[in-house]
Amino acid sequence: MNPWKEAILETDPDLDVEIWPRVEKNERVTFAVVWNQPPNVLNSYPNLGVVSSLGAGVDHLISDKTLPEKVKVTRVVIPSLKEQISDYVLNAVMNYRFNTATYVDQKRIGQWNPIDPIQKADLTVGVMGLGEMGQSIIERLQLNGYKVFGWSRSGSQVGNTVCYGGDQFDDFLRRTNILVNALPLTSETNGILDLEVFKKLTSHSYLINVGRGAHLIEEDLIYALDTDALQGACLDVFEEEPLPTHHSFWNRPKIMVTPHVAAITDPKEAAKVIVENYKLSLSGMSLMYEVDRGKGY
Ligand code: NDP
Ligand code: OXD
Repeated sequence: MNPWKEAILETDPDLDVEIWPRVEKNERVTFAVVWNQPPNVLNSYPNLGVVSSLGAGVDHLISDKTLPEKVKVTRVVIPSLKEQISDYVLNAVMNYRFNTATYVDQKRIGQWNPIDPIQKADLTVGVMGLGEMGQSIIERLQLNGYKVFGWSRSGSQVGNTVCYGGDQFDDFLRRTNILVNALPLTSETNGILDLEVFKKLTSHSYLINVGRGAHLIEEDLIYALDTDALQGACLDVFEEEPLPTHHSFWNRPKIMVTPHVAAITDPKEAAKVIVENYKLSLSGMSLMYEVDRGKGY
């Protein structure tokens, strides 16, 4: 059985679950669960009231111009997503500090060439986006003794962390060595990671992108690396996924590539949120993790 169907039925065996495209009667569908759906699918269910993303990101739904306006959008936020993404970022920070990628290359050619690690005290990590993921990343880094700042549209506080608001972006960047992007992709954040941003970072500058590929202007990253405006990057998300085989990122030693695995949704854990939202939608109550379609996140 499809793992999602299995997880949903395990949570509530009385539900009627069908897997697209084998849907018997379109008019019976009131709730859908999707990831990277093709256009012109969600508009074929006249009674669709709610569509849930399978993950935390909803850009695939917000950008679907064929999704009827009346349909509410929700997403899945579960502890394991936050746990994974914060572990991923901590690991990326440590790999950078301890030159892991260089030693992997050196081992291949049997070379013993120690490089001084970057001291923790010499680093400040700046996290863009202080939502469910960003907050978790900040907490994990702080627990491990890193100095961290945050930035978001509202600048809302995360514990005792110094957080900057939308119009204080430059101040935030100027205090940051390692820039972590955990923003949602919206019309405002598309292309936000550009050369101007990289140039404002302070020494030992490094980029970790776990948001979306379209946040990054790819040619600006290459230029920044070639001109030492940035020392390296760890990228989990890409404009085109899978990253095409001919893409220049593959051959760049300063770029670490992972195949969109920073946080993978566990169907069993996610099913609890999905089923709960389905039941809330039946009773007309407020939904969990409902997205503001106007804001795009
Ligand atoms: P949330 O909706 O909880 O938080 C979004 C944050 O971004 C908020 O702090 C918000 O600010 C801020 N923000 C939005 N627009 C802007 C803007 N224009 N300028 C500054 N700040 C802005 O999202 P999550 O934390 O749950 O998820 C963030 C993203 O992480 C997802 O959309 C997805 O793309 C990515 N992700 C990637 C995964 C992976 O495996 N690589 C896994 C999970 C998520 P404010 O608080 O002021 O509203
Ligand atoms: C998500 C993701 O948004 O995996 O959950 O990218």
